[in-house]
Amino acid sequence: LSLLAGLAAAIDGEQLRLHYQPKLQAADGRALSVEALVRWQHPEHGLLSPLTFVPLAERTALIRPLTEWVLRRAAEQCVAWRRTGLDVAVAVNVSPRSLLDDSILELVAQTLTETGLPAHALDIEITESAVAEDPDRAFRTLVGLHELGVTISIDDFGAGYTCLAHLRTLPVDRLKLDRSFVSGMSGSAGDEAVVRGMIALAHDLGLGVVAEGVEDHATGERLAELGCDQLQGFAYSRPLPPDEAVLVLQAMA
Ligand code: G
Ligand code: G
Ligand code: NA
Repeated sequence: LSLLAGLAAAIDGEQLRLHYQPKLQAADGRALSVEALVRWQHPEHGLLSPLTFVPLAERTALIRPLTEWVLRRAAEQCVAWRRTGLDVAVAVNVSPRSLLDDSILELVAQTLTETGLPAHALDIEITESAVAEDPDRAFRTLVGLHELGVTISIDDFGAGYTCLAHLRTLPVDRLKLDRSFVSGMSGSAGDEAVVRGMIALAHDLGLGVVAEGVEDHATGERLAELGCDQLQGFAYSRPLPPDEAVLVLQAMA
């Protein structure tokens, strides 16, 4: 409860931070996209992981100002980088409750207008659970986001119960393979078979594929051979504060 009380103040008082983790194109190693990941610089507890407060916010009305803050800050940062000549897009995680909120389309549209971020440079990462919770509303929202010109990724793909029937009709652009399959690949022929199958499925549906949680270069190379489009993970870069992330982006531009 006290953490929750502090979170409202943290959002207002700018104790939140965004770290950025590059996603590389498997074909040429260029980093043309980064995922924004929120942290809370807590005055007593130090830098807190989103796992400690995002689920808490998601159960209350606080998820709304949190999502607003993350979208705005990520868009502003991406615009600043683009002004220096970096051709980079930013991905933002939008939790189920925010995706299903009536005002999400207006919020995204307003963020793009007010920051000047081109819509194609914003990617929204959603989880399968948002779709499972309210398929009709999720569908309408995703159509609306697509009409704005932003791209949509399904996060943690394969970890939950993805309804493949939904996948066929949903307006999404790419799947992010869940880390659990990727980390198991090097030691397990079964995991590699699952990954290979998911890449084939995605491509057959006209979707791109991102592997998350790539922790060693051998796995990254194998994923590239299997046709995976983008790679993300500690092998290439941890999530970094903006002043360090920009150096990685410049090196991998
Ligand atoms: O950065 P880290 O690996 O600690 O993130 C842990 C989890 O928190 C991830 O599943 C990630 O999707 C989630 N997360 C990180 N930043 C945000 C955010 O800005 N909004 C939401 N809803 N979830 C986030
Ligand atoms: O669910 P989501 O993809 O948003 O999760 C992002 C989280 O995964 C972040 O907290 C980030 O720190 C973490 N992460 C990023 N790369 C790796 C990796 O290579 N290995 C592991 N174990 N975690 C990673
Ligand atoms: Na994500």
